[in-house]
Amino acid sequence: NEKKTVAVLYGGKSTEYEISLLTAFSVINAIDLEKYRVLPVYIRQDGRWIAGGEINGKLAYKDQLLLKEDTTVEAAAEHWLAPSAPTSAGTRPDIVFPLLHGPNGEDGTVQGLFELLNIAYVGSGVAGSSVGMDKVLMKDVFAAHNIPGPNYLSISRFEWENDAPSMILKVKNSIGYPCFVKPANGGSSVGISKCVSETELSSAITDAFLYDTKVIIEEGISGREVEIGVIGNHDLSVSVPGEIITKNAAFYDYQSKYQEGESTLVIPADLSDKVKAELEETAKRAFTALNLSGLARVDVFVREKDQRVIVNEVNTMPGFTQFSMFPLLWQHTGLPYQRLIEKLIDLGIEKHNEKQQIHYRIDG
Ligand code: G1L
Repeated sequence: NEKKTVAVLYGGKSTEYEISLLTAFSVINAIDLEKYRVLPVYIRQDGRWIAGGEINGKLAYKDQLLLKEDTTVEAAAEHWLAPSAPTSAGTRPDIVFPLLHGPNGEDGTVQGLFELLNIAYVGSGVAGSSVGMDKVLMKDVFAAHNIPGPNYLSISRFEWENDAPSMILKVKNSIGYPCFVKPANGGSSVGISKCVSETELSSAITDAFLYDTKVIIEEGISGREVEIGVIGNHDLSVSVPGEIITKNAAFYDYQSKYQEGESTLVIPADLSDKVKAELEETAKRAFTALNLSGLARVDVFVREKDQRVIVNEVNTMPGFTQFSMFPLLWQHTGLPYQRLIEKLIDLGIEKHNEKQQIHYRIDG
């Protein structure tokens, strides 16, 4: 029984670089080295790829992942492009674990690279990763599938610069207050604000345009914030639900949502059987509608007024350290971190094998 080779890809140019490193550290130290050969592949902040040799024991600290050119061999992206060539680390991996966020990893571009190379990878494909990254495209897909979401509106920078007053009017007429303003690209948590008035709206939109050329404005839903994990390719499994309880509920923003001590997780969330059933069903439908594979974290509101499940967003690359919501949800479902990682590797390989059966030519 040959060991499978798993390349863990991390770093990158995005603002989530530190989180990527921390996540790679967590994943690499959890993988069973008796069962897998693990190769680290570090993308430096300047965009350069450096492949390290096989990991042969637990890493003591995460800076060991900051590979140096003098101790490792360079593995530029183009080095992977000859499908028959081994990587500079000496092997073509059986699968890549892309722990990258933001415009150079979560938007389908890295997935596209591995498609061209015909190398298996963990997680969703090009379209799913790309649509999952764009809140407007994502919500358009949900709308087409009758998956309930908050009312929303998209504004381009062009529209905003040319006619801000009519955009403000549109928000007033179709969304109302309170509303949330977010840059459309889901990669970052910056540039998000809650608005209760036109004045606030105006500056929130201007601020969000610092981070993207497209901005989404969503109806504020009052209700509980619940998240659920989905894994699988065709036959989907759901985790127990978790609830995020924000201490300062009136002002949920980057600070209160992500900084320590400001919000607490309750796993499993205390939901009625009826709400739970609706949540599980809706989460699977959202996953399928977006054409995802492998994993996703589905974030919803349980709307206060009618207890309906409203999908807020789906994250194809959720926080993934041992202590992040997604792994914790699976831990409570009976799938501990190490087995979750192995399951995702199996799902990636399974999907890859299915693709090999596609005929690309009529006589092929
Ligand atoms: F490969 C998976 F499983 F699809 C995957 C990839 C990336 C799971 C989770 C993540 N998450 C991240 O990369 C991050 C949220 C830690 C950003 Cl760096």
